[in-house]
Amino acid sequence: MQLIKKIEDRSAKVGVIGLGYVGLPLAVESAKSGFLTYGFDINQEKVDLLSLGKSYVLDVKSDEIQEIKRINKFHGTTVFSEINNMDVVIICVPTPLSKTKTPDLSHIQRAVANIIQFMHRDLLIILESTTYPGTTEELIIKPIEELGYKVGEDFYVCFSPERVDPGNKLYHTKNTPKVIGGATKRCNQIVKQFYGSILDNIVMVSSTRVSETVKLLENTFRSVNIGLVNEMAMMCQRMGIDIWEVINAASTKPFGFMPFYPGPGIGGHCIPLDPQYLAWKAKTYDYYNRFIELASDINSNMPYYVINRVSDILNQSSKCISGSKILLLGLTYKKDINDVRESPALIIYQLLKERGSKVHVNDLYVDKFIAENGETVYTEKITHELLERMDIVILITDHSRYHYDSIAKSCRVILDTRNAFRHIDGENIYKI
Ligand code: SAJ
Repeated sequence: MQLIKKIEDRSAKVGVIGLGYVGLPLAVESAKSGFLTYGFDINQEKVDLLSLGKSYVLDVKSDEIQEIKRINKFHGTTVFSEINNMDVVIICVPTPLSKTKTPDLSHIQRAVANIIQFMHRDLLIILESTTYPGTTEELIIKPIEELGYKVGEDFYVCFSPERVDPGNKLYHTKNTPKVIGGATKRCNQIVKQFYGSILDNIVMVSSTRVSETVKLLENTFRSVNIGLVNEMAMMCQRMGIDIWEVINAASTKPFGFMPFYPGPGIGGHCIPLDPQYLAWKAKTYDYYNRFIELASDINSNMPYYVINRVSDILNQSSKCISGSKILLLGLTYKKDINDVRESPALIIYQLLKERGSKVHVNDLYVDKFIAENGETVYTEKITHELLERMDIVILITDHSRYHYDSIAKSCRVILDTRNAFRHIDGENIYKI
């Protein structure tokens, strides 16, 4: 078993395809563990930054890049022919949804095409991109076996879901338990040896399909529970009950309960998308997953619910959205990060503009974004003057670094979608 020996003595060469928030931290751990690691990406700008020892990923420090380059264990490249010299290749590319909300596997297919072009015996191929059960078999094993290779003998394949939580101060790539599902027992043996040499905690499962489904359950669990609590929030608002007080009290139950919190909607590249991959695949088996669709429906409706709340609140001062000056506090999809992908703030911005309001935006981590109509929208600094001019300020993202006390003092009216002002008493503060 030559490959296992090369993993044991760290002479195996590791390639990571896709140097984003998943691939780059993984490449760093691989290099730190002593493997000569190549980072492959189609984006020359990223590769150039890495060659300058600069990180562009929130959770990877530039001095980590400089260190693995100093010990000559890391090279970033756009030249995929280097796969020829790799012993392990890990695919960490995006799996978005298409315009028609169906899985877009084009990035995986492009990565697999590059691997096939430079395919050789004894290669270990790992897929980390979140996808539906069966993808690894259909898009990796099947086309490579059609070339005459036999999985588990001539090459090895595994699916291992990424579990990166951007901005998480406690859990990162090395110390987050890693689920691994190989195509055969020998695949499991080899991939366990590999991940076991770079990560702290390995969890083996029996197949690639189980491993693919683990990740989808994890994120569908979140989407459904967020949908539940968003629906509870709308129900409690109508019943005049403080949902936040309800959740905080329910959270005192030491077993059998896990708090989720209402919000302006769900964003990011995981929770809004992953459950749709599962629902889509289940439909091909004539199974229609109602929880996923219902949660997606409720969560997608939250930006519109926020607009309704804004309209009701302005109405109390005989104002309407049209012509009102409105400030959005926070654009990113969750607090203390710089990612606006799928952020509900962008939808709320669009809806307010369409209704004729003058919308200002602030975010401590983002200086501009491209609106749906292609307009570049620049964020503004928070000043007392800006805040007091607003007819309403909507807190969308509860960044820890906001000075909530001073903001509350300067605002006429606040709609707080995250209970971020919970420590401040104010008649002018409304919750969703
Ligand atoms: N959200 C709510 N209410 C909640 C929790 C989240 O409205 O109670 C919203 C967030 O504001 C955000 C969206 O849902 O817009 C997603 O939030 P998230 O906390 O799930 O954060 P993500 O999308 O970064 O999810 C990642 C996932 N990690 C991976 O897929 C590897 C997820 O599995 C993690 O559980 C999650 O981070 C985490 O725990 O932070």
